[in-house]
Amino acid sequence: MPSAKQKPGRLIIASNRLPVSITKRKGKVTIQPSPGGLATALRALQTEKEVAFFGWPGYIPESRNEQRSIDSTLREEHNCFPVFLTRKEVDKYYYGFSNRTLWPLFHYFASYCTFEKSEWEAYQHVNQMFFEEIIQNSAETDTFWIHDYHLMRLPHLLRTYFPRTNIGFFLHIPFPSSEIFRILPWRNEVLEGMLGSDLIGFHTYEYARHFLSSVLRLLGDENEFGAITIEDRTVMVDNFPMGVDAQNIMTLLQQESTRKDIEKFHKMVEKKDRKVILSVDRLDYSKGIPHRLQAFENFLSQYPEGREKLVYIMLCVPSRTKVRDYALLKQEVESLVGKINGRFGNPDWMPVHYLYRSFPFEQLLPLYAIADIALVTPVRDGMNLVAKEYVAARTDDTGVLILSGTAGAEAELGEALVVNVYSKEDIVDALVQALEMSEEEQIRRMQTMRQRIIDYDIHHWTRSFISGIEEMKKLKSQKEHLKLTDKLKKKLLSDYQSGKKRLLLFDYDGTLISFAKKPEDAKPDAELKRLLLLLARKRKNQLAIVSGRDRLTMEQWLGDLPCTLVAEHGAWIRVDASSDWEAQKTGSMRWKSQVMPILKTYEARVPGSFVEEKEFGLAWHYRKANPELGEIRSCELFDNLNEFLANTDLQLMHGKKVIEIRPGGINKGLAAQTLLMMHTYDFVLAIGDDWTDEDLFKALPEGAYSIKIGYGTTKAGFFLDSPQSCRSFLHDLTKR
Ligand code: ADQ
Repeated sequence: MPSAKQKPGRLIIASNRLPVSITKRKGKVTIQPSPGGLATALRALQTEKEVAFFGWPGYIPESRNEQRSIDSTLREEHNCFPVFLTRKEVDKYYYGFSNRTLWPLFHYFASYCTFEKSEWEAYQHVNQMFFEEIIQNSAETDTFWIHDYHLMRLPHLLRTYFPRTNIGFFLHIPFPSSEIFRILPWRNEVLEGMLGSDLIGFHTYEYARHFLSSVLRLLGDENEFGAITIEDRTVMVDNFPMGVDAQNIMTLLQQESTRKDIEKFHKMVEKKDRKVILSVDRLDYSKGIPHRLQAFENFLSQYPEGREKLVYIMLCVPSRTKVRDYALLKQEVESLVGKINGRFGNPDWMPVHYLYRSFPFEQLLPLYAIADIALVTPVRDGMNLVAKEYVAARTDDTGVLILSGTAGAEAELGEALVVNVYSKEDIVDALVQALEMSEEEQIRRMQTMRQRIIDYDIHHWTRSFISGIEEMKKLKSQKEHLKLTDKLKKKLLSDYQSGKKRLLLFDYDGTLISFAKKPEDAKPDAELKRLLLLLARKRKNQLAIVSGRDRLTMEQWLGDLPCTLVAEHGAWIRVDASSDWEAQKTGSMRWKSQVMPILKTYEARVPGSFVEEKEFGLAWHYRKANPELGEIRSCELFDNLNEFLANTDLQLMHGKKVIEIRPGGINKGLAAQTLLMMHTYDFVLAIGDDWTDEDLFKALPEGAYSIKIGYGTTKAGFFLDSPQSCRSFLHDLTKR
């Protein structure tokens, strides 16, 4: 049995279904590779890397022997590692949680959702089965690419087992607004599952934004341009719009048999001088099929003159027939088709040609090629590849695409006639516009779309996702180098020990002490005071606590320590316990009375936020506010103040859950420079967590040590993960 353990560095693809189809006729099992665009594109990666697939084979073997035989053929001949499921597992995990809970919820059909604990348990169990099959046949050095909503727990399971491996997750369906997502009873587990990845991809920017907002609201994890820091890891969230295999479509269109079919169809419709409208969908309620049929009926009734001049070919692929809502939909669609044909048709003309079966892709292409109009009107669709296939197949650049604004593809196909599916009038108008559109306009619109579809094809998509994972791999190894490992710590401590005059610059909140909900609760504990006292008392040490806090609080909490205190980010310095506080910059503070009312407005608009007045500054804190509202309002306030303060020498800072305004020329870096000028130090160490500490890190002389608490972007030389690790590091320092 081949095992990746002997061949590290493979690309492991996990998806609900393996890219093969298994059929059994007259007792003989046949395994065929699936012809789909995605499967082909993933297989194409094999030229660069060895690729192995993990998934359900879509077939339930009748005996153990049959299972064994299928298993070995799949492994040996197809690089596929099957996860066999029982009928019950398929019912509960696939038809159940995946397609009766996640699918409707993520497509905004909350009323179609069932929330069955036993189905959620089956879903977790199947994710666990995938995990077990994968770890038995892979290594930490492999790269994992997990697909879609069936396997949302898998990234987390893999991350726990292989902490350092590289994992990408791509969601093929929409990610809904957090208002919808939060309905899910197991929402946090689903988010946690996805966040096991290094890279999470969505079709559109909107879905990525919805996901980030759910992570912020439900887990409280913020992001910086799509990067979420979770412990010592960065998870990147980005959009990767999936494309189609445009080149293959064009090649297939050139084939003799396809050309003949196209010619045959053309002759058929030309004889009657009829235009062809085409739709191609899985029979799914997200595809908006009844809405479309009702709009088509309205069109026929409002434009009797156009009736026999067109024909609507509607292809529907059977899908999830075991789910009740799909069976009901089939009845509804068939009754609507019957109604329209009965009402408008005649022996010579049937308005809707309804075909309910799957077609080989080669047979779809002639239809794309002869259709004057493609009617792609899903109610919600992650992307919708049919729209893109139609565009790719229009090699003469004619044809009109009618596309709903709620399909992910709309973000890239703005030249289509974009409609609101819920408005029958909109669809009717678009049909009229499409039928009347000049060839010139068709070409102008289609050419632009086609070029885009050719440039951003499925191979571009796989390559950019894989290079996204590679980027994260690089970032990880850079961060790995910056971690203050035991070996590096040893070197630092030995340099500290041999230093004759040492300057220690420590930030307070988030560094020496964890954040508290209320700033006044973050008082130093006895242990911290003891450690600081030990360090401050050492003859060779100059200890400075460099904080954004006001000097009164610093005095009350830390005033008894024989050390330097820096308050309000450097506006005040108390060099030692026997000296007075000195202002680094005075000047008029009249600006405060003008800025205060603005901050007070935000205090009133954002419950939980409050204004803090310092001698040299003002701060608006929103740590206790609803995280999302806080984030939105803080950006708004920042923009307002930025304009308001444009011609002043005041500076505006957006720190951790705080916006501060203070006179220019004051920052922790300048305070550090003042202290550095007082003596010659041969050992300098600065520790901080916030971006206000970045000024401090930047001001340090060459050879100085700097440590950032937490893993964001930084100028610091090293990382420590939390105030707790910082505390244990202080213990190490005091022991020297
Ligand atoms: P689907 O919901 O299946 O995919 P879609 O993107 O339109 O939707 O892909 C359907 C594919 O099936 C197309 O390649 C099409 O050619 C083929 N197909 C459709 N009808 C067919 C028929 N009658 N016979 C044969 N083939 C047919 C999910 C998400 C989408 C997302 C894709 C890819 O729901 O939003 O675009 O994954 O991520």
